[in-house]
Amino acid sequence: MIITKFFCIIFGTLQFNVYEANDIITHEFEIQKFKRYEASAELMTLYGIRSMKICFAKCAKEANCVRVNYQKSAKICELIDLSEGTSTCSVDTEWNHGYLRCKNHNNKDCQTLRENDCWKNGVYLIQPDPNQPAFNVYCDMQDGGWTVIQRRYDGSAPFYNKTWNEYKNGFGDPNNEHWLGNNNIHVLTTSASYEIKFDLMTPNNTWYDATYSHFSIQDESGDYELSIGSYIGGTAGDSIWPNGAMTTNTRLNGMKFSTTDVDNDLTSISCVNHFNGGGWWYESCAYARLNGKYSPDGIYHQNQDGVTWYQLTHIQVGDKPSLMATTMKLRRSP
Ligand SMILES: [Ca+2]
Repeated sequence: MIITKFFCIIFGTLQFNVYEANDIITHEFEIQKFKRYEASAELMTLYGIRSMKICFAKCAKEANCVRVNYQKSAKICELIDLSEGTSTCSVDTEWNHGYLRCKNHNNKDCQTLRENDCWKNGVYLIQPDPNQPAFNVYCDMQDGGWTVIQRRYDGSAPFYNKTWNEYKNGFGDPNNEHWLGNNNIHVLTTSASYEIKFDLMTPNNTWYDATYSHFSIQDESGDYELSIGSYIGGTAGDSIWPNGAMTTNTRLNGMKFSTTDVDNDLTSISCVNHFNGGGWWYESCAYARLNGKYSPDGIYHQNQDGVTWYQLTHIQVGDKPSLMATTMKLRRSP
């Protein structure tokens, strides 16, 4: 018997379309064809398992099961738990396939999942801090494993009138429009150093982006005060002005979070309510307001609605556009 060992990453991950209606468990797994994941003595080996799907189901019942190997001819199912600590798998002609369980087991963030060959965009369970509960996030895998904290594209989830507690706990559905929640954003952004990327779509269906070197927020006792780093680049242009260089009094960096019912901005009015701006970090106030009231016609009706990013929405003369889609997403700083 010749067993040739290679790292799976050399071959990449191949999709295996085993999804069937209502077969969510099967859908959690991604295949490594004709490979077997390495396992130590901590491996649980099950015999007499008649099908790959039963093997998946056994894994799904184990909270720590993250990978399986299945050998159809011998009816052997190997469950591999988190403590194995490696996703290395090897070509093994005796075994049918190794499978990686991407959903419903804890990973630090979407980047970790991506590095472990999970590559489908979608909702995953992550646990950035082992001392805090795990939570679901939308992962943008195809752009390299970004953890999404905000996503808007059709106006189905109103952002502008949400309260402090709603922003605190999050709202919407991670599969659709949503705000992850300030508590979870705090846990994530203080578990490591993160950069942030904004994806922004204008009414003519063109996407722009802007990346900043750092993004973190304090906890609730610190009013979720924002720390955002310098503009790294992108096609959208800088509208956060971390240092307040471009226009005065519209910085986000160092500002506390405000909502329709809690005014922490630095002006006598409520920026949230004056602009229907939604929960955000305002000085007095801000030209980047990605949680503002959604404008379905793509026109910024001043002080009534508008999802705005100065460099895309406020430079032009006359009617100003309101963004049609936005995503805020985080990845660990390189
Ligand atoms: Ca105020």
